[in-house]
Formats: sequence, C-alpha cells, structure tokens
Amino acid sequence: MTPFPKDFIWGTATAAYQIEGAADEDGRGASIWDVFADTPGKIIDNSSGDIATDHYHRWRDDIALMKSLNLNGYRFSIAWSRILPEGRGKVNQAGIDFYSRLVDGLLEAGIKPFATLYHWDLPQALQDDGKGWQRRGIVDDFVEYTDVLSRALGDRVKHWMTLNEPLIFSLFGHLFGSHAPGIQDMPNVAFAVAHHALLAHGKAVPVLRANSKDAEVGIALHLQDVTPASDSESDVAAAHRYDSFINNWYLDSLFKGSYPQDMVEMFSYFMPPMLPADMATISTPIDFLGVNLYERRVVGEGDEQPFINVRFVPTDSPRTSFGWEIYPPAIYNVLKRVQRDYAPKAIYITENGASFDDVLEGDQVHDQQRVDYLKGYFEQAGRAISEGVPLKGYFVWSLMDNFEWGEGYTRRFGVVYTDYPTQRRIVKDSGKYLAEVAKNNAV
Ligand code: IFM
Repeated sequence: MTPFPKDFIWGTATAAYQIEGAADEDGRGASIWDVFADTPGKIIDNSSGDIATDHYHRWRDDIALMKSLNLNGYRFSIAWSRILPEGRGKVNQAGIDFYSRLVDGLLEAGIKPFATLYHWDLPQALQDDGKGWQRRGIVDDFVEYTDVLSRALGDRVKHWMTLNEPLIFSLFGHLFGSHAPGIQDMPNVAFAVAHHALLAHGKAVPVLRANSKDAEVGIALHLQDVTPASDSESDVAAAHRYDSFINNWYLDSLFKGSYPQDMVEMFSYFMPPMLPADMATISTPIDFLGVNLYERRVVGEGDEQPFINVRFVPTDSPRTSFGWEIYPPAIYNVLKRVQRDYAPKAIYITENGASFDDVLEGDQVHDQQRVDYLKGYFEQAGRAISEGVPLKGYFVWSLMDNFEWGEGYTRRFGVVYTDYPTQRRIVKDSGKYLAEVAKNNAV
C-alpha cells in the first residue's frame, strides 16, 4: 500500500447547479443555466437542474453519506443567484442561511468545506446587463458577491476557490455555444470573458483574505496532459501551441503575470483591451492551485481545431463512456509539470473522475471500471507526492451522479448512484473503494 501524507484531504466535488435543485425556492434568482436549459435543443435529454439531486433539501443526508465514506473534505460551489438574486445589490438572507447550515453541518461531521464561488451559474440579471462576463464591470460585481459571501461564511470556511475552469466557461459558453449562455462568436468574445474572469479572480483574492482569517485561497483550473504525436518539428510545435492555449494561458497569467507570448502573437487581433495593472492583479499570489484533471491529448499538426491548427491523435487506451481516454500517468505528468514550471505553494486535485454506464442491481452498483480508474489515478498522484509535489488533497468528481450540463442526466460520474425517480442514493463499489482509501489514507 502507498501511504498518503498525514492530514491529506480525501473528498468529493460537486457544483450548485448540478446538484441543488430547488430552482425557485427561498428567493433564488435565475441563472444563465436555468435559461439555457429551458431553451429547446440545448440539453441532450431536454432536462434541467430544476430538481437535479434535490441536494437543497437532502443536504443533511448527503453530509451523513460523506461521513459514512470516511471523507474529510467536500468541495462544493455556491449559487451566486441564491446570495444576490439580481447579481448585485439586494442580499438574499435565505440563500446565505442555506450555505451557512451546510457549512456548520460539514464541520460537525469533521468534513472541511472547500467552497468555490463561481461554478458557471451566473445570475441571469448580469447576463442581461451588458452580456455578463463580456462586460469589464462584472469584476466589481464578482467582488461584491465575494465580499458578501465571505463575510457570512469566512469565519468557518477556510479554503476558497474563486472560479471553476475559466477556460471551459469562456470557450464552451462564448465560442462554441454548447454551454450557457450559448454564445457562438469570434474568439475575441471568449478571450474578453476569460480576461475579465481572471481579473475578477485577482480582485477577489484579497477580499477573501480580509474576510476569512487564515484562509487559503486558490482557483480550480482545467488542465490537460499534452504530448506531441511524434518528434517531428511540426508536431512538437503543434503540441506546444495546444498546451499554451489550454494550459499556459491560465498558468502563465496567474503565476507569471503574462499571457503566453506565442498566444499573444497568434491572437493579437482578438485580444481584449487591457489596462496596465491588469496582469499584476491577475497574478496576485494564491495559496494553492486546484487542478481538475480528466484528459491527456496526443497532439499533432492538423486542421481539426480552428485557429491553433492541431489534430488529436487517437490512442489505444481504454475510454470512459464520454469517450475520454483513461490514462493515469496524465495526473502524474500534470502535477510534475505544474510543480516544475510554476511551483505553487500547494496543489489540490479539485476534480478527477469518470463517467460510465452504471447499472443498479438491487442495492448494488458494481462499477469496477471506476474502481480501477480511481486506483490508477490515485497511485499516480501518490507517485508525484513521493517525488516532492505538494499535493494536499484529492476531490473525486463527483459525490453522486448529477446534471452533467449539456449531457443532462445521461452521464454518471458519481461514486454514489442517484436513482432519479426516487432520489435514493446508492453507494457504488467505487464509493466503497474510496471509503477504504480515505480510512487507511493509503492506496
Ligand atoms: O461536471 C463537470 C464539472 O462541472 C466541471 N468539470 C468537469 C466535470 C465533468 O464533465
């Protein structure tokens, strides 16, 4: 068995819109995902997060479930529109009370709360006013929201993440249009969104520090392991371009205070207007980096991906039901690479997991593929730790099956099965496996 460091955090991750439901309750305002999901044709099974896993009403049971799995950390997100239904201005105390009870419940159960301020559910009122993240002034709105929330919870929440995967919500929401708010436009829009999001992050960091004494503040990035398809100069250059586009755009700006030079040159026409102090704001030091790791890409030169001229080369590795490659060394490679090039003070795996077509058999779900998947990735994370990477915790995506954005309820990522008609939770074999790992703090 490979032991993990003392005080290592073993947890699961979720996001508000994917699990809470109670879309119209207790003064919650609409978010861009409510509107997007209600637009015909946007969600594969025509579903929405209106009910989701009903966590808003079942949070006590869900905490008990986590406790039964021996978990000592929980990463969740807060719905901005429960706190400020119009995005700014009037505060909804009922929304604050919900999260306050949740945090108290977690602490009573010995589970550390790791809160994400923004996991994609922008208040619709802010989308209506100046197109949401496209308007630079949204930075002030995010700071206001951060201030209200961290004043309320900052005495008890000691781990904060500003944003979840700005890469994904900028590109999928504003270039490809497959996520809310469903905009398909030229790259300048997505780049402006990403720049404003990073600025909002940088401005929120000191606010969190001021309102939450001794808290650790970070951000959760979607990172990929990128390998060139061959040693040829063109494939190596293509892999480098892809890496810059997907990973370094965020890592360089947050840790080095500049966007990658090759990207700035390639996309100069599309870059958003910037003020001189912006990059210093974005690179305000953080206490940890959250890594969401799902994919490796083997990349060659080609015309599959617009603008950056790359192609993805298929591999023989097994795949999840989503078609994502299962390649455990990806987590080791990304952790080592981040440590080597950016040296964050601490790192958490803030998401990693897999979707499979799970089958409920009586009271059991034998998801051996997920057990094997987790074991492989845990081992590779342990290997990185043994080589000095300061990995402090691991949050499996996800606690239970939930609303998987454009894929609705057709993808199951949970270590706990959600029986949607009854909302019964059934611990899968992978949940039992995670419970053993967490109990032994060893893989
Ligand atoms: O469900 C998502 C999550 O919201 C963000 N990261 C990836 C997960 C799986 O697609």
